Amino acid sequence: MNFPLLSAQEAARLIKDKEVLGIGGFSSVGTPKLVPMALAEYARELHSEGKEFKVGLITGGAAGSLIDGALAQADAVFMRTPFQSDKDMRNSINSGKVAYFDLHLSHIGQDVRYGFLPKIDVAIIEASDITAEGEITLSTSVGISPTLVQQADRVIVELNRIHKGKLKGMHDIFLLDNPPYRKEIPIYRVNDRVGSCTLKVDPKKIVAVVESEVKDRIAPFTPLNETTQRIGNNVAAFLLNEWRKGGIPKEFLPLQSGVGNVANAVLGALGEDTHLPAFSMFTEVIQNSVIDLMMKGRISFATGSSFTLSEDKLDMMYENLDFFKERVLLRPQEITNHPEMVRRLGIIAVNTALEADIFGNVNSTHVMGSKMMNGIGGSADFSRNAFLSIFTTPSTAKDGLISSIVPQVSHVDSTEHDVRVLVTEQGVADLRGKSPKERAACIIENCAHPDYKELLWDYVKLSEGKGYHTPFSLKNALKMHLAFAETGDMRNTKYE
Ligand code: 0RQ
Repeated sequence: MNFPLLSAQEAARLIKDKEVLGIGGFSSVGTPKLVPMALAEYARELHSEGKEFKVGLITGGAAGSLIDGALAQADAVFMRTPFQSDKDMRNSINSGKVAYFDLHLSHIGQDVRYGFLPKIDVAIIEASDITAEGEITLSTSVGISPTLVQQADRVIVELNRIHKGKLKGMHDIFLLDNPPYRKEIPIYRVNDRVGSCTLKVDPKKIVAVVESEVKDRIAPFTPLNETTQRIGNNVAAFLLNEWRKGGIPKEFLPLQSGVGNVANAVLGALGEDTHLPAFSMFTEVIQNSVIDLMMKGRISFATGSSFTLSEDKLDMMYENLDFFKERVLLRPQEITNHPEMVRRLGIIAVNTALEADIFGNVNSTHVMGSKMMNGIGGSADFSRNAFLSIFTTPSTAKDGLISSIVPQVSHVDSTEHDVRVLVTEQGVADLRGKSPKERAACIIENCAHPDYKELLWDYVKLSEGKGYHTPFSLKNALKMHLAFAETGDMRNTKYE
């Protein structure tokens, strides 16, 4: 079958006002880029003629500035889910222009299939190859693309020539049936391959193929600072100690870690300790440090839903394709983040908090309880089901004006039942087997910044002698947040 070969501008014009788009890709890579950018232009054109034009956006995870940024700037989005990390999209969400809802990344694919979300009109995905029968080799990520093309009425494929032939064999596409027909996922070891390398799309649905040579654009890595280095070292030292005393099996366990500095520092420190056997990753995002550690033989295998790599690291992978094809697999996020997998494989999960309270509840998404940052992402998919769930955060934010350790979080993403270990640059709080009072003491003493320890102890003492199981004060739980809102400094907190 010959598919219509269109320009990005022509393809964008196939999309109508109020349609819901399913955008392929994950963690800002392997996404279509030309059509969303052309769509933003098209929206501006229509708006200048006084016409309405807005679309709904459903993605696997972060879509990046070329999609979220471009469409938010053009005021062309009415609905967005499940995760974004672009400042323009964030502003549109927080100003109420975009109706956003936050969702676990393992849920989004099945929510589309269950019909919990609006019907997908058009799926736009990036491919590195396509056959006349509609068999697609995806590019640098999988995300929820298999579900999107299955559920959408129409499909637009951006065929990115720069990946042509390189990624063949690196995908493992396995789709879950819906209940009551669902079976177990037959992955028992990180490197078990259970699906197919390609994705079959009904050729009749493909309304356009757009040729592209646009590279993925990921946010530049900020260099490690003293705080992130210390957090990374604290996590690594804790894990090594657990492993040495037998708390982690001698083969070690697969690691999940978020993207960014802390994850880099943790991986770096674990990678350097050659007493530890080479370990594997069962994670969402395969980032730069994984590639380096694989080359050094310190990571034996990595499976994720995206290669969120800088250009030089992707080139390095492409130059050593035979080596990497044996050691990496990209899967749908419904598999990488699946509770069944996380619990079966015994994953050690390392995720990031904006703030944590003295009981171990974690807020990863809402600044001061109200402003959306990025979304919960996959953090709670992993933390709820992990063998060991670790959350990290610097002990303060905004030059010390905010304590990241508070009496009560202003929004809850991962609960005290799912957070086993909390780590800041100050130290490590191992919360396992501790009562709320013991947890409070452990977190204040090990994780809080010295400027805030007394203030946090004063809060705990408010409920002394009152016969409470949990030292909680209805009147004072959010007083530290209030002090910041009113004076710009949490250190000005006054309890009643
Ligand atoms: O603000 O950007 O203005 O400087 O929050 O904080 O310390 O730079 O940390 O970039 O790692 O982001 C939780 C948002 C942390 C991220 C979060 C301010 C701080 C700064 C960013 P500025 P940092 P990071 C795998 C798993 C959820 C998804 C997830 C995230 C900005 O890690 O989105 O885990 N996680 N996914 O100043 C007010 C506080 C604050 C605060 C920090 N207590 N109050 N502002 N900030 N703490 C990936 C995927 O799911 C794909």
